[in-house]
Amino acid sequence: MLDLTGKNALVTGIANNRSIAWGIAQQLHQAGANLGVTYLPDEKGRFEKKVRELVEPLNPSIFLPCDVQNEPQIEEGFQTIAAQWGKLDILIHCLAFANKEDLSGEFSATSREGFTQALEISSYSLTRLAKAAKPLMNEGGSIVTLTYLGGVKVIPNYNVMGIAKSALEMSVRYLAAELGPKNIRVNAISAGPIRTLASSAVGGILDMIHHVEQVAPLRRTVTQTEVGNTAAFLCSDLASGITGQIIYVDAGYEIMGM
Ligand code: NAD
Ligand code: 0WE
Repeated sequence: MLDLTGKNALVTGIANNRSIAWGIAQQLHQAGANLGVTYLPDEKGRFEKKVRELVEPLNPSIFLPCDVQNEPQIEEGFQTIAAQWGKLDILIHCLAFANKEDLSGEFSATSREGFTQALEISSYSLTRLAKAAKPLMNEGGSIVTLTYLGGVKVIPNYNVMGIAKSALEMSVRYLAAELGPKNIRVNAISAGPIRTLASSAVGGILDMIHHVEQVAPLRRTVTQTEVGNTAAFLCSDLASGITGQIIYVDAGYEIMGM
């Protein structure tokens, strides 16, 4: 049975009710996990209010700001988690960012700053959060991140995010190798395209979804709940032998050659 009772789970990347992280948080909660939620703070505090109201029914026992570019904020956040929870069992990394202008046009036009920022937020942050989580995972643990096929194959306009996802996927393997002896497992879910805040800002996402509906073996796209169920599985004892893997939750699209 999928049972996460007694497990403390920190979920990053909830922006609204379409976020993949929101689908994951709901499934972890349903499996009995005790939730902590982080949000990306903005000047007006609008994100904080929105995310706070959204997650209220899941009764998170921790609710913290976490901009992964803000080093003191990460340190403070994990100090709070250490003080309030003592141990951490599950870390969900579900965030990415690239400049909008770097997600269309010529990849060779990517700026130095845009490249660095995309890889800092979308790739390095997993390693940084794993470093912070490691000393709190003394009873073992499970770290799950979200990736996309564009890190393995060329997807038009995904551009610098493809390089960031490639680095993220290799980070999963190096982290899994390092943390395995502590019984901390590290895996990624490679999700098919889903309409979210991030993906809806991308031109042509609806055409991509339509294409997947024609080609994928299941003849449809996947939902946030399906990704959430896979995340809950990976975080549970049912997946105790799985680490360093990229699990495709994409209605089978990745296997197709034509
Ligand atoms: P989303 O916009 O709901 O989530 C992206 C999150 O990243 C937001 O919550 C945002 O606040 C957060 N974020 C951005 N910059 C940050 C920073 N500096 N510090 C902390 N948080 C920051 O969109 P989503 O589609 O749910 O994306 C979640 C993850 O899923 C991403 O890693 C994305 O690459 C991945 N993914 C998405 C799809 C898709 O089609 N939507 C497919 C495969 C993988
Ligand atoms: O990983 C993603 C989304 C990543 C993303 C999206 C945005 C849009 C708004 C990162 N940063 C930003 N920055 C913004 O300003 N996906 C897998 C969804 C996605 O994004 C694409 C896709 C797909 C699918 C971009 C181009 C082509 C396909």
